[in-house]
Amino acid sequence: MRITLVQGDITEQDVDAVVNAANSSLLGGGGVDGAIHRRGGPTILADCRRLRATRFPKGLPTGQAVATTAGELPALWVIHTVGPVYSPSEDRSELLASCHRESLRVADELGARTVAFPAVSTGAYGWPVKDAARIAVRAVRKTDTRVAEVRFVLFDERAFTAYGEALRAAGPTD
Ligand code: AR6
Repeated sequence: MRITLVQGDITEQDVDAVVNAANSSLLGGGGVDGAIHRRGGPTILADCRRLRATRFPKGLPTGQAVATTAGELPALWVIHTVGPVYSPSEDRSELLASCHRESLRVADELGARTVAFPAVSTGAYGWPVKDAARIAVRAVRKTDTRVAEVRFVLFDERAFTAYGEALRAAGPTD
């Protein structure tokens, strides 16, 4: 698997699946979640409502992932995952790793070969970006998957730099 980095907007990525940093309600929010629903249009929310009514009446648990259509986005699917809220007193890194593992498992189920991830949990959920980058890169590299390219799409320069450093620290992928 190849891991690539892009500084930009995840809603513009021409990949099979984009990962959404959602919340348990699956009913939208701000940040990357808001951008995906805005650009993707109402069919994504309609799918999310159906998932709530059928598989997740109590919401999608933290660390898990589930797919919907991608509406008007260039991608074919959106994989919604719920990152943990950062806590300085409790180690929740396993849940953040799980978001990445589970998203790739769902991608495999879909047959997605290219998957774009945002910097899950580093916005509203407050995770320090350097630490989140290390956890995300490690989790993706350790996952056994048929996905050929994982593209981290970082909105700002600080996140882009942090993920670049985490990737270099982890060594070559192929
Ligand atoms: N493309 C790529 N990255 C983006 C984009 C974009 N269009 N927009 C923001 N980011 P956040 P979280 C970056 O807050 O911390 C939502 O309300 C942003 O700069 O979107 O997991 C959900 O509904 C940051 O680096 O997600 C949840 O309630 C990163 O995406 C909650 O926020 C993640 O920031 C989830 O919080």
